[in-house]
Amino acid sequence: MESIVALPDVGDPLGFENGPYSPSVTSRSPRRSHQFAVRSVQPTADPRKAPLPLPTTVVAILAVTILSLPAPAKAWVQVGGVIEGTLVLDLGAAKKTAPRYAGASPMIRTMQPVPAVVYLTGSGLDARLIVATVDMDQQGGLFVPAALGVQTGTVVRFPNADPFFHNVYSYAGNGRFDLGRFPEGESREVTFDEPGIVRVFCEIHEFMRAVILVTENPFHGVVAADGTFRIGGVPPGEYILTAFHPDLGSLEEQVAVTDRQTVRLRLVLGG
Ligand SMILES: [Cu+2]
Repeated sequence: MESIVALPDVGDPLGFENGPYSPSVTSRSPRRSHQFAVRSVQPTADPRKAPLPLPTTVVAILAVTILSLPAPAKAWVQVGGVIEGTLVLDLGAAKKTAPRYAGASPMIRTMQPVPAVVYLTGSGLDARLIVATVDMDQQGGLFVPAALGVQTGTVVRFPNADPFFHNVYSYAGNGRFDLGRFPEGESREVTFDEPGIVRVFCEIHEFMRAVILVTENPFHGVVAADGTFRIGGVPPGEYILTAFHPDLGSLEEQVAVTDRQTVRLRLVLGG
């Protein structure tokens, strides 16, 4: 099954990017004994306190384990389906972004390239993984990696590996954060409690940028450099797959997933 879709920049049709989003921000420094924490401006229900359904990924892992053992008679475990695709980015359609302070930095002056992200929405996807902590480094005047896909409740740390200051911030939705200026060796972090697409920037280096995709299920991914993506262990059902790139907006594609089957897509974003 293959479909070809070419859509113009449709912006943010679901209002996803500007949806409710209220991170809590903490700061910590390995060089200092004190710590401080800036709590969420708008407290939201903590999804970690909700009853946890058995994560689909765990189900998939168990399924693989069970299937690899000498099978008891008539054993059957649902493992879900797979979505594999290629996303073509027509970056010729990308908006040109002029640096705010052209020539002010000795480092690169073009906007940092950012990969696209993909994610599924729809009912029946509300599996949760264990809350994780992941890093988005500041390294060589870049965010590394330039895109992350995380589940709600994930803590993202922003360690500075450069011998100069950075100032990470975002104005995503109503959950803007500003981590202030911090030097090499220090790290600050944000807990992302609400789904949305968070565009991340550095106040000092206008060419630095990144995207953090926050979803309520684990069915998301960062598109590889060759344009491929894969989302596995998807419960059978019909969903919307959304692809997003900060310069090209987003597109949506309906996807029907069948247990143990692979759906293959080819999508074109932009143009
Ligand atoms: Cu910076």
